[in-house]
Amino acid sequence: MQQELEQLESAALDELARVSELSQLEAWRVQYLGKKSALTAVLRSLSSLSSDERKVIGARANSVKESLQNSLATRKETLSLESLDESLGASAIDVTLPGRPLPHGRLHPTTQVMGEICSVFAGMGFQIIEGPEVERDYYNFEALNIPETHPARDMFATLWVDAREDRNARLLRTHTSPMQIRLMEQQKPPLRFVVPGRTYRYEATDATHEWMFHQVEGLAIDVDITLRDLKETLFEFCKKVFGRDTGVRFRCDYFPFVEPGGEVAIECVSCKGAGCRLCGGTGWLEILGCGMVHPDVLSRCGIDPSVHSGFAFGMGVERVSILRHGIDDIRHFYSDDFRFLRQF
Ligand code: 2NM
Repeated sequence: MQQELEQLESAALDELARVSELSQLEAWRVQYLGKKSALTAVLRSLSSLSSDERKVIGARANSVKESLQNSLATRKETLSLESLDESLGASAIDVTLPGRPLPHGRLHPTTQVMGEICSVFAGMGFQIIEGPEVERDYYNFEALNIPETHPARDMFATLWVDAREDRNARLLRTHTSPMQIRLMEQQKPPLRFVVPGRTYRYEATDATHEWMFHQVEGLAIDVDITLRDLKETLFEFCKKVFGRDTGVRFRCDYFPFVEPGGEVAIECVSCKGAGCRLCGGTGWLEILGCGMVHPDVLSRCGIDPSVHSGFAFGMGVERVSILRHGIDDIRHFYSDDFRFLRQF
């Protein structure tokens, strides 16, 4: 019986070592430690042995039982750890991998160029200020020497907010100049202001026209401001934005709110003056309109034109951006196409 116990133990332990799945351990327990196992049979038969035999065989049988129970517990633990390792292995996170880059936003190209234009003028001592986009007829037209019947109204196809037709009629501003009228009304010279913002025109959209675009307009009022101040300020601006080597040209132009009026052009960025498709063969690109503020505009705002004078200018931000970056269509700016926007 002693020998039987030895064989039983070694057979059970051999078998246990071969168990490779947690789920098979219960079958092993039933076979070697269960109620119908050989070991239980030995323990049950102890009562029929002599007391000497019972001592020896009983002690051995109990030690085999304990050894099998301990081995079972150990095997269970080993198999549990192995299966945990496996499931961790499948979903493991490699903490040494570099992080995924997060896409981050940026300023719209128009906002970037508008900011750049404003910083150049800020560096010359101009203050930056914004104004309302819904304006009154008076500020957008009348105060700027464009009465209701004036043909110059045709220069600014207007989006009306009101049906009424007087100086209080509301409209979407066609330029940012109305804010400059408000500033001249409210403040005493000297004044140096730049007004950036959205402007609107009632226009069919094409490669060079949008019904909403951006302008930066500027104004300087003081004693003894002359056409020379205007030219030097705007030439310096063009050199800063388009480069020192870029040629700059000043010519006369007409705007009802200035006298004299002018236009500043730069040497074509594409052909350097030789003439190409971008500049229409002229070698020049018009950048901005300008002029000496009309004496009637000054006096309407309460500024005495015999004491003070000033210059003003205005430019389209998208146009500057188009020429700076060689963009072929103004409609790209509001297409929401990331292939376009990502480039800036
Ligand atoms: C331009 C061209 C010429 C201009 C004039 C004024 C004001 F309010 F002072 F009279 N603001 N802006 C002006 C003058 C704007 O844009 C092409």
